Amino acid sequence: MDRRAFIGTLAGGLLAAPLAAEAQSGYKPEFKMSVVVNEETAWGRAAIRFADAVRHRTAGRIQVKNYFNGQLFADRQTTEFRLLQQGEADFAVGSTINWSPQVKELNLFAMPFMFPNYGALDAVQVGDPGSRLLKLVEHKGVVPIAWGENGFRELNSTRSVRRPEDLQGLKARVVGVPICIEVFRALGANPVSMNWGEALTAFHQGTVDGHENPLALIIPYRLWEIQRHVTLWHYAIDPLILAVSGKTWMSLSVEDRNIVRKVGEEVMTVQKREAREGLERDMTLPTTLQQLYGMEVVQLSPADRQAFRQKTRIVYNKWASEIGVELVHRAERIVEDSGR
Ligand code: X2X
Repeated sequence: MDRRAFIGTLAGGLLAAPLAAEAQSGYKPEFKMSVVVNEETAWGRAAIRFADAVRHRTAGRIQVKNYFNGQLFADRQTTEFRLLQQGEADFAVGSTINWSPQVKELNLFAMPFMFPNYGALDAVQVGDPGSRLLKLVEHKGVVPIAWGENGFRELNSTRSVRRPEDLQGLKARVVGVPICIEVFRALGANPVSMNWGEALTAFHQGTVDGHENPLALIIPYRLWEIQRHVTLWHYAIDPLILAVSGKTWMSLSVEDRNIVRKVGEEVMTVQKREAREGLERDMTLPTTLQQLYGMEVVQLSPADRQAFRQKTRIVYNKWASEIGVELVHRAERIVEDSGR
């Protein structure tokens, strides 16, 4: 056999095994996974690992194909949850901000200046508010598998920002959800809502002055080239959730559901750690941004943060009623206790 024919046979053999497994299982040939961002983020890497590990552990029965950069929802990120509800997406690693229009209680994480650190977030997620939020997701026809992390949303802009006054008139891209728009308005900025894909174009064209996103996205998207200032203000936290469409879930065997759950939990534990890397204790990511890319990184003092917090209380109080005051108070108490 010549070399080409041999490689052809080998490839045929490798492909034939999963195809046979999938035909035997009666599953569809492709399960779609939706991801807003690209493959270079901890978020995107989790989707790749999930697809690979699920294919491997189910002996090829479940073939997950990743659709990065919002390809599945044609750049309308606040409709991703609907795709899962309808079964047009089988899986997603989605941001709680993007899913908040459909599950309004997820706005809890966008409550301005509520979460001081990751310890407080973890306590809320493992506590009763976290399990209630996951149940609400499930009641809407989407099966949550595990929490992940986009990260604390910091300010990235063409200006140095230390005080609320510095935001005056700043044209800031925000995700198209009301709470983010209201927070930026309360701070005197000029928020414009855009999908992530459009936002990237706007950043390059210089049609906006800044935006808010986790530091973990600055390097993969080379945003340090455009918006040279970062303010670490932790104004909102953006957990991710790896979830499965309820319709897809029902179509899987019990064995495969268990595999999906186990792999999802493992992959998202790693994802969370990667997204937080260098941010928890030793602050290596801010140092990298400063030293390697020459960015200005402003670390707010507690008093400075308080000034921003004060200006956005009105938005906080309004959203406490929208989300449900009981749930918000429960989370507030856990946040307080976690700081003791
Ligand atoms: O659009 C954003 O800012 C992003 C990528 O962080 C989300 O999907 C929420």
